[in-house]
Amino acid sequence: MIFPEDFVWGAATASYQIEGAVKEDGRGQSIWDTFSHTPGNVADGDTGDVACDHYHRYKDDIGLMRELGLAAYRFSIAWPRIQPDGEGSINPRGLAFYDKLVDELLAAEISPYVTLYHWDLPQGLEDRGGWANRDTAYRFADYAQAVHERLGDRVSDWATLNEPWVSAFLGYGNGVHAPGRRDPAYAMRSAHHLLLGHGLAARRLREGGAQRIMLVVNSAPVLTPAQVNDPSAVPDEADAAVVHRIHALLTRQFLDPAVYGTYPEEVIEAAERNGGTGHIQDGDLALINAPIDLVGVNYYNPCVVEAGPGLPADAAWPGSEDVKFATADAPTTAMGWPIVPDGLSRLLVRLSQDYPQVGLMVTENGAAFDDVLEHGRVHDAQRVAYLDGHLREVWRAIEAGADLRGYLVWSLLDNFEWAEGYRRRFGIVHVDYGTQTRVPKDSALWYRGVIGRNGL
Ligand code: NCW
Repeated sequence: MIFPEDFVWGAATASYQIEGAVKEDGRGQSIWDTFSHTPGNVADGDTGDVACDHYHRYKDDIGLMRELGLAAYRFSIAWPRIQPDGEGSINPRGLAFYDKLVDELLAAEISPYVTLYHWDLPQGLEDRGGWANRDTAYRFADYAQAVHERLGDRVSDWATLNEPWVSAFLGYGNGVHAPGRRDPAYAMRSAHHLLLGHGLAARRLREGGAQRIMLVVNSAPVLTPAQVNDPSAVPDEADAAVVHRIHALLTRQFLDPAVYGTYPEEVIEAAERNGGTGHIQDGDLALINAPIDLVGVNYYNPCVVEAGPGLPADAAWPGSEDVKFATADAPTTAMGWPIVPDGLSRLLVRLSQDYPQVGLMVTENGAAFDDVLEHGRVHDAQRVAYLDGHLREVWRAIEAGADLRGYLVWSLLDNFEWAEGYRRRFGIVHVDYGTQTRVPKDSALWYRGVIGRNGL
Protein backbone atom coordinates (compact mmCIF):
# COMPACT_ATOMS: atom_id res chain seq x y z
CA MET A 1 0.00 0.00 0.00
CA ILE A 2 1.96 2.98 -1.26
CA PHE A 3 0.57 6.48 -0.74
CA PRO A 4 0.65 9.34 -3.27
CA GLU A 5 4.10 10.85 -3.74
CA ASP A 6 3.25 14.20 -2.16
CA PHE A 7 1.26 12.74 0.74
CA VAL A 8 2.09 14.61 3.98
CA TRP A 9 2.96 12.58 7.09
CA GLY A 10 3.04 14.24 10.48
CA ALA A 11 1.83 14.58 14.03
CA ALA A 12 -0.21 17.08 15.99
CA THR A 13 -0.36 18.72 19.42
CA ALA A 14 -2.09 21.71 21.04
CA SER A 15 -0.68 24.57 23.10
CA TYR A 16 -2.41 24.08 26.47
CA GLN A 17 -1.92 20.33 26.31
CA ILE A 18 1.88 20.44 26.05
CA GLU A 19 3.45 23.86 26.67
CA GLY A 20 3.27 24.48 30.42
CA ALA A 21 4.99 27.79 31.35
CA VAL A 22 1.59 29.30 31.94
CA LYS A 23 2.92 32.39 33.67
CA GLU A 24 5.96 33.05 31.54
CA ASP A 25 6.83 35.85 29.19
CA GLY A 26 3.64 37.78 29.79
CA ARG A 27 1.14 35.00 28.99
CA GLY A 28 -2.35 35.88 30.20
CA GLN A 29 -4.83 33.49 31.73
CA SER A 30 -6.97 31.24 29.54
CA ILE A 31 -10.33 29.62 30.22
CA TRP A 32 -8.49 26.30 30.63
CA ASP A 33 -6.33 27.72 33.44
CA THR A 34 -9.45 28.83 35.25
CA PHE A 35 -11.36 25.63 34.54
CA SER A 36 -8.58 23.19 35.44
CA HIS A 37 -7.86 25.04 38.69
CA THR A 38 -11.49 24.71 39.74
CA PRO A 39 -11.85 21.50 41.76
CA GLY A 40 -14.00 18.80 40.22
CA ASN A 41 -13.48 19.73 36.58
CA VAL A 42 -10.44 17.63 35.63
CA ALA A 43 -9.61 14.07 36.68
CA ASP A 44 -7.11 13.91 39.55
CA GLY A 45 -7.12 17.72 39.79
CA ASP A 46 -4.60 17.91 36.93
CA THR A 47 -3.80 21.24 35.25
CA GLY A 48 -1.71 22.34 32.27
CA ASP A 49 0.64 24.40 34.48
CA VAL A 50 3.67 22.31 33.51
CA ALA A 51 2.30 19.71 31.07
CA CYS A 52 5.18 18.46 28.87
CA ASP A 53 7.20 21.63 29.52
CA HIS A 54 7.41 21.94 25.76
CA TYR A 55 7.83 25.71 26.10
CA HIS A 56 11.35 25.03 27.37
CA ARG A 57 12.00 21.75 25.56
CA TYR A 58 10.80 22.54 22.07
CA LYS A 59 14.25 22.11 20.55
CA ASP A 60 14.58 18.58 21.88
CA ASP A 61 11.02 17.82 20.82
CA ILE A 62 11.76 18.97 17.28
CA GLY A 63 14.86 16.77 17.40
CA LEU A 64 12.56 13.84 18.15
CA MET A 65 10.27 14.78 15.27
CA ARG A 66 13.23 14.84 12.93
CA GLU A 67 14.35 11.40 14.11
CA LEU A 68 10.87 10.08 13.37
CA GLY A 69 11.01 11.54 9.88
CA LEU A 70 7.94 13.76 10.25
CA ALA A 71 7.32 16.03 7.28
CA ALA A 72 4.71 18.12 9.09
CA TYR A 73 3.99 19.23 12.63
CA ARG A 74 0.64 20.72 13.56
CA PHE A 75 0.68 22.83 16.72
CA SER A 76 -1.56 25.54 18.08
CA ILE A 77 -0.87 29.07 19.24
CA ALA A 78 -1.92 30.08 22.74
CA TRP A 79 -3.95 33.24 22.17
CA PRO A 80 -3.25 34.50 25.73
CA ARG A 81 0.47 34.49 24.97
CA ILE A 82 -0.17 36.84 22.06
CA GLN A 83 -2.86 39.02 23.65
CA PRO A 84 -2.92 38.37 27.40
CA ASP A 85 -6.39 39.85 27.77
CA GLY A 86 -7.68 38.80 24.35
CA GLU A 87 -7.58 42.20 22.69
CA GLY A 88 -5.42 45.21 22.16
CA SER A 89 -1.66 45.32 22.05
CA ILE A 90 0.43 42.37 21.05
CA ASN A 91 2.83 40.75 23.52
CA PRO A 92 6.14 40.51 21.61
CA ARG A 93 7.55 37.85 23.96
CA GLY A 94 4.60 35.56 23.22
CA LEU A 95 5.03 35.87 19.47
CA ALA A 96 8.78 35.37 19.84
CA PHE A 97 8.26 31.84 21.14
CA TYR A 98 6.33 30.74 18.05
CA ASP A 99 8.78 32.57 15.85
CA LYS A 100 11.62 30.45 17.27
CA LEU A 101 9.50 27.31 17.05
CA VAL A 102 8.79 27.88 13.35
CA ASP A 103 12.44 28.60 12.57
CA GLU A 104 13.56 25.46 14.39
CA LEU A 105 10.99 23.37 12.50
CA LEU A 106 12.06 24.77 9.16
CA ALA A 107 15.70 24.11 10.00
CA ALA A 108 14.68 20.48 10.62
CA GLU A 109 12.82 20.45 7.27
CA ILE A 110 9.46 20.00 8.98
CA SER A 111 6.51 22.03 7.65
CA PRO A 112 4.67 23.97 10.36
CA TYR A 113 0.85 23.66 10.35
CA VAL A 114 -0.48 26.41 12.59
CA THR A 115 -3.84 26.12 14.36
CA LEU A 116 -4.94 29.51 15.65
CA TYR A 117 -7.51 28.30 18.18
CA HIS A 118 -7.35 25.01 20.02
CA TRP A 119 -9.59 25.94 22.95
CA ASP A 120 -7.47 28.25 25.15
CA LEU A 121 -9.58 31.42 24.96
CA PRO A 122 -8.19 34.39 26.95
CA GLN A 123 -10.11 34.56 30.24
CA GLY A 124 -10.60 38.30 29.72
CA LEU A 125 -12.78 37.56 26.70
CA GLU A 126 -14.73 34.92 28.59
CA ASP A 127 -15.41 37.52 31.28
CA ARG A 128 -17.08 39.56 28.54
CA GLY A 129 -19.24 36.61 27.41
CA GLY A 130 -16.77 34.37 25.61
CA TRP A 131 -17.90 32.81 22.36
CA ALA A 132 -21.51 33.54 23.27
CA ASN A 133 -20.59 37.21 22.71
CA ARG A 134 -20.48 38.20 19.04
CA ASP A 135 -17.56 40.55 19.65
CA THR A 136 -15.25 37.58 20.33
CA ALA A 137 -15.42 36.68 16.62
CA TYR A 138 -13.99 40.10 15.70
CA ARG A 139 -11.32 39.84 18.38
CA PHE A 140 -10.33 36.45 16.96
CA ALA A 141 -9.88 37.93 13.49
CA ASP A 142 -7.58 40.66 14.88
CA TYR A 143 -5.52 38.07 16.72
CA ALA A 144 -5.31 35.83 13.64
CA GLN A 145 -4.07 38.73 11.56
CA ALA A 146 -1.39 39.63 14.12
CA VAL A 147 -0.07 36.07 14.16
CA HIS A 148 -0.12 35.83 10.39
CA GLU A 149 1.73 39.11 10.02
CA ARG A 150 4.56 37.67 12.09
CA LEU A 151 4.70 34.07 10.83
CA GLY A 152 3.10 34.25 7.40
CA ASP A 153 6.43 34.67 5.61
CA ARG A 154 7.39 31.13 6.73
CA VAL A 155 4.11 29.29 7.39
CA SER A 156 2.02 28.13 4.42
CA ASP A 157 -0.64 26.06 6.21
CA TRP A 158 -3.16 27.70 8.51
CA ALA A 159 -6.11 26.30 10.44
CA THR A 160 -8.50 28.75 12.04
CA LEU A 161 -10.40 26.66 14.61
CA ASN A 162 -9.97 23.18 16.01
CA GLU A 163 -13.25 21.31 16.50
CA PRO A 164 -15.70 24.19 16.94
CA TRP A 165 -18.42 21.63 17.81
CA VAL A 166 -16.42 20.70 20.90
CA SER A 167 -15.76 24.34 21.86
CA ALA A 168 -19.45 25.20 21.59
CA PHE A 169 -21.24 22.10 22.83
CA LEU A 170 -18.82 20.74 25.44
CA GLY A 171 -17.70 24.22 26.53
CA TYR A 172 -21.06 26.01 26.65
CA GLY A 173 -23.56 23.12 26.33
CA ASN A 174 -22.80 20.29 28.74
CA GLY A 175 -19.95 22.03 30.57
CA VAL A 176 -17.48 19.12 30.36
CA HIS A 177 -14.89 21.49 28.89
CA ALA A 178 -13.92 25.10 29.70
CA PRO A 179 -15.55 27.48 30.34
CA GLY A 180 -17.95 24.92 31.84
CA ARG A 181 -21.25 26.59 30.99
CA ARG A 182 -24.38 24.47 30.67
CA ASP A 183 -26.92 26.13 28.46
CA PRO A 184 -28.07 24.88 25.04
CA ALA A 185 -28.90 28.41 23.88
CA TYR A 186 -25.36 29.55 24.74
CA ALA A 187 -23.97 26.58 22.85
CA MET A 188 -25.95 27.39 19.69
CA ARG A 189 -24.91 31.06 19.84
CA SER A 190 -21.29 30.11 20.47
CA ALA A 191 -21.24 27.75 17.50
CA HIS A 192 -22.40 30.58 15.25
CA HIS A 193 -19.90 33.07 16.64
CA LEU A 194 -17.07 30.55 16.28
CA LEU A 195 -18.04 30.19 12.63
CA LEU A 196 -18.19 33.94 12.21
CA GLY A 197 -14.72 34.19 13.76
CA HIS A 198 -13.52 31.52 11.34
CA GLY A 199 -14.86 33.41 8.32
CA LEU A 200 -13.50 36.79 9.44
CA ALA A 201 -10.09 35.29 10.26
CA ALA A 202 -9.93 33.31 7.01
CA ARG A 203 -10.48 36.55 5.07
CA ARG A 204 -7.69 38.32 6.93
CA LEU A 205 -5.34 35.39 6.35
CA ARG A 206 -6.18 35.35 2.65
CA GLU A 207 -5.68 39.11 2.33
CA GLY A 208 -2.31 38.62 3.99
CA GLY A 209 -1.37 36.05 1.35
CA ALA A 210 -1.84 32.74 3.25
CA GLN A 211 -1.33 29.83 0.88
CA ARG A 212 -3.64 27.22 2.41
CA ILE A 213 -6.43 27.80 4.91
CA MET A 214 -8.41 25.10 6.64
CA LEU A 215 -11.16 24.56 9.16
CA VAL A 216 -10.65 21.52 11.41
CA VAL A 217 -13.72 19.60 12.52
CA ASN A 218 -14.38 16.62 14.76
CA SER A 219 -16.40 14.69 12.27
CA ALA A 220 -17.67 11.14 12.30
CA PRO A 221 -19.92 8.98 10.22
CA VAL A 222 -23.29 8.84 11.95
CA LEU A 223 -24.46 5.24 11.96
CA THR A 224 -27.16 3.04 13.46
CA PRO A 225 -25.86 0.16 15.62
CA ALA A 226 -26.57 -2.25 12.75
CA GLN A 227 -24.62 -0.13 10.26
CA VAL A 228 -21.46 -0.24 12.38
CA ASN A 229 -20.73 -3.81 11.44
CA ASP A 230 -22.76 -4.01 8.26
CA PRO A 231 -22.37 -1.00 5.93
CA SER A 232 -25.17 -2.35 3.75
CA ALA A 233 -27.74 -2.34 6.59
CA VAL A 234 -30.68 -0.08 5.77
CA PRO A 235 -32.11 1.86 8.73
CA ASP A 236 -35.88 2.18 9.15
CA GLU A 237 -37.50 5.55 8.62
CA ALA A 238 -37.32 6.69 12.26
CA ASP A 239 -33.66 5.74 12.57
CA ALA A 240 -32.80 7.29 9.21
CA ALA A 241 -34.36 10.57 10.37
CA VAL A 242 -32.23 10.80 13.52
CA VAL A 243 -29.07 9.77 11.62
CA HIS A 244 -29.74 12.59 9.17
CA ARG A 245 -30.35 15.12 11.97
CA ILE A 246 -27.27 14.21 14.01
CA HIS A 247 -25.08 14.39 10.91
CA ALA A 248 -26.49 17.89 10.33
CA LEU A 249 -25.74 18.95 13.92
CA LEU A 250 -22.27 17.40 14.13
CA THR A 251 -20.76 18.05 10.71
CA ARG A 252 -22.99 20.05 8.37
CA GLN A 253 -23.54 22.72 11.04
CA PHE A 254 -19.93 23.77 10.44
CA LEU A 255 -19.05 22.70 6.91
CA ASP A 256 -22.21 23.84 5.10
CA PRO A 257 -21.83 27.48 6.21
CA ALA A 258 -18.06 27.44 5.62
CA VAL A 259 -18.20 25.82 2.19
CA TYR A 260 -21.65 26.84 0.89
CA GLY A 261 -22.75 29.77 3.06
CA THR A 262 -25.91 27.96 4.22
CA TYR A 263 -27.16 26.38 7.43
CA PRO A 264 -28.94 23.02 7.36
CA GLU A 265 -32.60 23.44 8.39
CA GLU A 266 -31.94 21.10 11.36
CA VAL A 267 -29.55 23.68 12.81
CA ILE A 268 -32.05 26.50 12.43
CA GLU A 269 -34.73 24.33 14.10
CA ALA A 270 -32.41 23.48 16.99
CA ALA A 271 -31.65 27.19 17.45
CA GLU A 272 -35.36 28.12 17.29
CA ARG A 273 -36.07 25.72 20.13
CA ASN A 274 -33.05 26.89 22.16
CA GLY A 275 -32.94 30.63 22.51
CA GLY A 276 -33.93 31.55 18.97
CA THR A 277 -32.02 32.66 15.87
CA GLY A 278 -31.61 36.34 16.75
CA HIS A 279 -27.83 35.96 16.90
CA ILE A 280 -27.69 35.07 13.18
CA GLN A 281 -27.54 38.45 11.46
CA ASP A 282 -28.10 39.28 7.81
CA GLY A 283 -24.85 38.81 5.93
CA ASP A 284 -23.25 36.50 8.49
CA LEU A 285 -23.44 33.45 6.27
CA ALA A 286 -21.69 35.32 3.47
CA LEU A 287 -18.91 36.27 5.92
CA ILE A 288 -18.58 32.67 7.15
CA ASN A 289 -18.41 31.48 3.55
CA ALA A 290 -14.83 32.77 3.06
CA PRO A 291 -12.98 30.48 0.64
CA ILE A 292 -11.03 27.69 2.31
CA ASP A 293 -8.68 25.20 0.69
CA LEU A 294 -8.98 22.24 2.98
CA VAL A 295 -11.13 20.66 5.62
CA GLY A 296 -9.14 19.10 8.44
CA VAL A 297 -10.79 15.95 9.74
CA ASN A 298 -10.23 14.71 13.29
CA TYR A 299 -11.56 11.16 13.42
CA TYR A 300 -11.65 8.86 16.43
CA ASN A 301 -14.88 6.88 16.29
CA PRO A 302 -18.29 6.83 14.64
CA CYS A 303 -21.31 8.48 16.21
CA VAL A 304 -23.90 5.74 16.80
CA VAL A 305 -27.56 6.71 17.16
CA GLU A 306 -31.07 5.36 16.87
CA ALA A 307 -34.56 6.71 17.41
CA GLY A 308 -35.56 6.50 21.07
CA PRO A 309 -35.67 8.46 24.30
CA GLY A 310 -32.58 10.65 24.53
CA LEU A 311 -30.81 12.44 27.34
CA PRO A 312 -32.77 15.63 27.98
CA ALA A 313 -30.08 16.79 30.41
CA ASP A 314 -27.29 16.48 27.84
CA ALA A 315 -27.06 19.98 26.48
CA ALA A 316 -24.37 18.84 24.03
CA TRP A 317 -27.13 17.96 21.58
CA PRO A 318 -29.83 20.62 21.55
CA GLY A 319 -32.72 19.48 19.38
CA SER A 320 -32.15 15.77 19.83
CA GLU A 321 -34.26 14.73 22.78
CA ASP A 322 -35.62 11.87 20.68
CA VAL A 323 -32.19 10.48 19.83
CA LYS A 324 -30.71 7.55 21.69
CA PHE A 325 -26.91 7.63 21.66
CA ALA A 326 -25.81 4.03 21.45
CA THR A 327 -22.48 2.29 21.72
CA ALA A 328 -20.82 0.59 18.79
CA ASP A 329 -20.31 -3.13 19.10
CA ALA A 330 -16.52 -2.88 18.92
CA PRO A 331 -13.45 -2.99 21.17
CA THR A 332 -12.62 0.32 22.85
CA THR A 333 -9.58 2.45 23.68
CA ALA A 334 -8.73 3.68 27.19
CA MET A 335 -11.07 6.62 26.52
CA GLY A 336 -13.90 4.11 26.07
CA TRP A 337 -14.08 5.16 22.40
CA PRO A 338 -14.99 2.28 20.06
CA ILE A 339 -12.40 1.28 17.47
CA VAL A 340 -14.05 1.30 14.04
CA PRO A 341 -11.36 1.90 11.41
CA ASP A 342 -13.63 1.72 8.39
CA GLY A 343 -15.62 4.60 9.87
CA LEU A 344 -12.74 6.74 8.62
CA SER A 345 -13.01 5.71 4.97
CA ARG A 346 -16.78 5.98 5.09
CA LEU A 347 -16.44 9.50 6.50
CA LEU A 348 -13.75 10.67 4.07
CA VAL A 349 -15.62 9.40 1.03
CA ARG A 350 -18.82 11.08 2.19
CA LEU A 351 -17.07 14.40 2.87
CA SER A 352 -15.32 14.31 -0.49
CA GLN A 353 -18.71 13.83 -2.17
CA ASP A 354 -20.52 16.48 -0.14
CA TYR A 355 -17.73 19.08 -0.36
CA PRO A 356 -15.88 18.28 -3.60
CA GLN A 357 -14.45 21.79 -3.93
CA VAL A 358 -12.14 21.44 -0.92
CA GLY A 359 -9.28 19.06 -0.22
CA LEU A 360 -9.16 16.90 2.89
CA MET A 361 -6.49 16.20 5.46
CA VAL A 362 -6.69 13.88 8.46
CA THR A 363 -5.52 16.42 11.03
CA GLU A 364 -5.93 14.05 14.00
CA ASN A 365 -6.29 10.32 14.45
CA GLY A 366 -4.92 8.17 17.23
CA ALA A 367 -5.77 6.48 20.47
CA ALA A 368 -5.20 6.43 24.23
CA PHE A 369 -4.18 3.13 25.77
CA ASP A 370 -2.89 2.19 29.22
CA ASP A 371 0.75 2.15 28.19
CA VAL A 372 3.44 0.69 30.41
CA LEU A 373 7.06 1.85 30.38
CA GLU A 374 9.23 -1.20 31.01
CA HIS A 375 13.01 -1.34 30.73
CA GLY A 376 12.97 1.86 28.71
CA ARG A 377 10.44 0.62 26.14
CA VAL A 378 6.70 0.96 25.59
CA HIS A 379 5.28 -1.99 23.66
CA ASP A 380 2.05 -0.34 22.54
CA ALA A 381 0.95 -3.01 20.09
CA GLN A 382 -2.67 -1.85 20.38
CA ARG A 383 -1.77 1.64 19.17
CA VAL A 384 0.23 0.22 16.27
CA ALA A 385 -2.81 -1.89 15.32
CA TYR A 386 -5.10 1.15 15.67
CA LEU A 387 -2.91 3.35 13.44
CA ASP A 388 -2.29 0.59 10.92
CA GLY A 389 -6.02 -0.17 10.66
CA HIS A 390 -6.92 3.49 10.18
CA LEU A 391 -4.17 4.14 7.64
CA ARG A 392 -5.46 1.27 5.54
CA GLU A 393 -8.80 3.07 5.49
CA VAL A 394 -7.14 6.35 4.51
CA TRP A 395 -5.60 4.51 1.58
CA ARG A 396 -8.98 3.01 0.66
CA ALA A 397 -10.55 6.47 0.69
CA ILE A 398 -7.82 7.75 -1.65
CA GLU A 399 -8.42 4.77 -3.95
CA ALA A 400 -12.11 5.65 -3.90
CA GLY A 401 -11.27 9.13 -5.16
CA ALA A 402 -11.09 11.30 -2.03
CA ASP A 403 -8.69 14.24 -2.41
CA LEU A 404 -6.71 13.44 0.70
CA ARG A 405 -3.51 15.41 1.23
CA GLY A 406 -2.05 14.01 4.44
CA TYR A 407 -2.33 12.31 7.79
CA LEU A 408 -1.31 13.66 11.21
CA VAL A 409 -1.17 11.38 14.25
CA TRP A 410 -2.72 12.57 17.47
CA SER A 411 -0.49 12.96 19.31
CA LEU A 412 3.26 13.40 19.15
CA LEU A 413 3.53 13.36 22.96
CA ASP A 414 1.49 12.07 25.86
CA ASN A 415 -0.15 15.25 27.14
CA PHE A 416 -2.85 16.97 29.19
CA GLU A 417 -5.98 15.27 27.89
CA TRP A 418 -8.45 18.03 28.92
CA ALA A 419 -11.08 16.82 31.41
CA GLU A 420 -9.27 13.46 31.60
CA GLY A 421 -5.99 15.01 32.75
CA TYR A 422 -2.71 13.11 32.35
CA ARG A 423 -4.13 9.65 32.94
CA ARG A 424 -5.03 9.25 29.26
CA ARG A 425 -1.98 8.82 27.06
CA PHE A 426 -2.42 9.56 23.35
CA GLY A 427 1.25 10.01 22.46
CA ILE A 428 3.43 7.97 20.15
CA VAL A 429 6.15 9.28 22.46
CA HIS A 430 5.89 8.49 26.17
CA VAL A 431 6.35 11.33 28.65
CA ASP A 432 7.41 10.74 32.24
CA TYR A 433 5.86 13.79 33.91
CA GLY A 434 8.17 13.51 36.92
CA THR A 435 11.39 13.79 34.92
CA GLN A 436 10.08 15.05 31.55
CA THR A 437 11.91 12.18 29.88
CA ARG A 438 10.62 11.33 26.40
CA VAL A 439 10.68 7.73 25.15
CA PRO A 440 9.44 6.92 21.65
CA LYS A 441 6.94 4.08 21.94
CA ASP A 442 6.95 1.11 19.56
CA SER A 443 4.24 2.97 17.63
CA ALA A 444 6.63 5.88 16.98
CA LEU A 445 9.28 3.52 15.61
CA TRP A 446 6.63 1.79 13.51
CA TYR A 447 5.38 5.18 12.21
CA ARG A 448 8.92 6.14 11.24
CA GLY A 449 8.98 3.04 9.04
CA VAL A 450 5.63 3.91 7.47
CA ILE A 451 6.87 7.40 6.64
CA GLY A 452 10.16 6.04 5.30
CA ARG A 453 8.46 3.75 2.80
CA ASN A 454 5.51 6.12 2.23
CA GLY A 455 3.09 3.35 2.97
CA LEU A 456 2.21 0.16 4.76
S1 NCW B 1 -11.26 15.31 23.63
C1 NCW B 1 -11.12 15.42 22.01
N1 NCW B 1 -9.90 15.28 21.42
C2 NCW B 1 -8.74 14.79 22.04
C3 NCW B 1 -7.89 15.99 22.38
O1 NCW B 1 -6.70 15.63 22.97
C4 NCW B 1 -7.59 16.88 21.19
O2 NCW B 1 -7.12 18.11 21.64
C5 NCW B 1 -8.85 17.08 20.39
O3 NCW B 1 -8.58 17.76 19.21
C6 NCW B 1 -8.20 13.98 20.97
O4 NCW B 1 -8.63 14.72 19.81
C7 NCW B 1 -9.54 15.74 20.16
N2 NCW B 1 -12.17 15.61 21.28
C8 NCW B 1 -13.46 15.66 21.81
C9 NCW B 1 -14.19 14.56 21.18
C10 NCW B 1 -15.60 14.57 21.62
C11 NCW B 1 -16.34 14.11 20.43
C12 NCW B 1 -17.75 13.87 20.72
C13 NCW B 1 -18.37 13.75 19.37
C14 NCW B 1 -19.63 13.02 19.43
C15 NCW B 1 -19.81 12.22 18.21
